[in-house]
Amino acid sequence: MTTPALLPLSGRRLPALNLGTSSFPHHRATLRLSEKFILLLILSAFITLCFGAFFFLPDSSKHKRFDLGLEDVLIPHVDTSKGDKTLGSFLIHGQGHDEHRHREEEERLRNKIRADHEKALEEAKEKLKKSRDEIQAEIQTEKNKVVQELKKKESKPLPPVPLPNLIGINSGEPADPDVREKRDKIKEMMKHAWDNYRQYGWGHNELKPIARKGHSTNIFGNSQMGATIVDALDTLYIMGLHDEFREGQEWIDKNLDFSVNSEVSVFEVNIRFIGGLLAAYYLSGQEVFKIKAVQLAGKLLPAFNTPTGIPWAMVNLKSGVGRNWGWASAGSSILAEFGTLHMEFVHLSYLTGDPVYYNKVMHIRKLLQKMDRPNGLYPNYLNPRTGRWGQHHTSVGGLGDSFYEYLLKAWLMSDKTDMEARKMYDDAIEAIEKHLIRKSNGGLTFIGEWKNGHLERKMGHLTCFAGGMFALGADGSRDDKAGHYLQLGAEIAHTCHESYDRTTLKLGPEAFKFDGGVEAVAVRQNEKYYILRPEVIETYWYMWRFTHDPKYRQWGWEATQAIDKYCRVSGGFSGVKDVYSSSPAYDDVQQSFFLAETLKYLYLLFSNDDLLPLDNWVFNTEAHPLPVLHLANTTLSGNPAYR
Ligand code: DMJ
Repeated sequence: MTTPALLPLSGRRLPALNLGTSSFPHHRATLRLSEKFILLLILSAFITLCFGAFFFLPDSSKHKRFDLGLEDVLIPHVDTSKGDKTLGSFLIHGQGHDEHRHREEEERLRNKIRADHEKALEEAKEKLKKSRDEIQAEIQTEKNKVVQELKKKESKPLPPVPLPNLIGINSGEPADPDVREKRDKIKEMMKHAWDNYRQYGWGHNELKPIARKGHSTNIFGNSQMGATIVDALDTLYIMGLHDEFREGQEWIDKNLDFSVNSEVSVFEVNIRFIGGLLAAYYLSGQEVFKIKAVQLAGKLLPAFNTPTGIPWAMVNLKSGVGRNWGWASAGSSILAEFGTLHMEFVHLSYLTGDPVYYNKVMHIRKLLQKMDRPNGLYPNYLNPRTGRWGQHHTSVGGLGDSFYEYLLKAWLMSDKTDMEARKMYDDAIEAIEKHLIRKSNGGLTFIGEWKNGHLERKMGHLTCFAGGMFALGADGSRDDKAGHYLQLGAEIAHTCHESYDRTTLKLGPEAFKFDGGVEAVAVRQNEKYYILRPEVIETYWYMWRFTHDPKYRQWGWEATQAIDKYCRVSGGFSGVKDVYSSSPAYDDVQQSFFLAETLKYLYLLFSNDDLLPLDNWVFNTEAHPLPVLHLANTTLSGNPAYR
């Protein structure tokens, strides 16, 4: 028993012992003495109990010798010559001598325990003599020590690793004055979004630009984690908004804390926070971003503690308890969520030298490879307890989208060495093309959704990212179908542009149909909104990089003007509830992905290709650029202890 163990007891008791300048001195003094007496009585009773337990409980030493630390003196003498290896042989062999040693040792231990207890009692008495302030100061010192130790542990410098080839960070200035002007306009929009968030929502996750206050949703949990700051950092950096970048860095350094009792989405935190921090680290070289990314990743790891290793959708950052969304089929995890961790987790292993992250995502991949796929398609739902698929719904939009994207990008990010990922991508895309991609009567190529053996002829705004993905995956495709996939990318870009062009605001709806005489138009009222999403512009940008067809810049500029005209308000940018109405209501949310993705892709569209060249950088699904890793000679799965 040591003094620190007694401190909380003393600490709790002391407020009642404080005499202060009471008008009832005698009464208070009596109280103080009786309190002390009770305390001492409790301590004595406790000590007596310990002695009692030691002397009168059955002697367990014969069964649990190691508990008493007697293993050195009581190791049974095994007479191997007689083949007798039982403990019984110890009792006969040299019994008298050993029993004596045993008694001596017990006596020594009893004396030690008695002395320890007496010392503790003395220390307790000493404590009671101290003033309340003295004791509180002692407690505070102890607490500070612990906090310091923890901090030291958390911010322990990470092992230095050779940085990958980080080229094209500060380039991209277009020579053409018209293009430059457009690029400057997009930068101004970024500044408007940032300045208003800074003024009205600073530290909150997002901004309500009309109410002019902070905003959050359940994906970020209930605490202020500054999602917009983290998500916007790399956009600020590449736009040369360095003062704003520094403000963000300072906030992250001082305020971004993950030891909060908050239940967050593993997927969203990974793509926005870990992706955002890693990109900010690679672009700026500032250690703080790497350290924060690693700390946060550690908080996500408990989500993988499921019977299959397929992570829960949500995890409490403090307790590590995970669970799935209530709406997901049969308690399932979501394909686009557990399948969109690979890029960030490989980088975490690369930067820390700790294979734990790599092993988690490779385990998911291996498990998926073993499973049967109906019609070669991956269903959106997988139960993390049973390892069985939920409903047979397949989508390249919501719930499925970025899983396919990350298969392709795993291959690209490995400098095209991860052939397993490339094969999984090629297989998946072949099945998608066969079962989900169709041409409408009016000649528009669209990607529908597969629901229990039936094709729903509806495409989401989210699905529009696939145009860019097909173009990005064209090079290196199976049977050298590069031309085919580039063409498919162009067709999807065209369809998605039509979905914008057929609205009043020239902004795309959340979902649009190809059915019953309707083409690329939203039918249901609750699918007519535009929430500042990036996917269509993302596809324009990839198509621009691969083809330099000027129509992609033209389409991007149309979207820029529409956003500036209909979504800009004096307090930032807001989504709109109906893109077919000439005076739509605002949803009053400035999404963090508007700064991370929409404005970044627009800026890149009007920059030269030497800004973040695609041979050296791979963008995560939240548009955070991560460098290609040359992993051929690096073992990320090395230490079996981490598996
Ligand atoms: C972003 O958070 C990411 O692009 C994600 O992959 C899907 N949806 C949003 C933007 O629409």
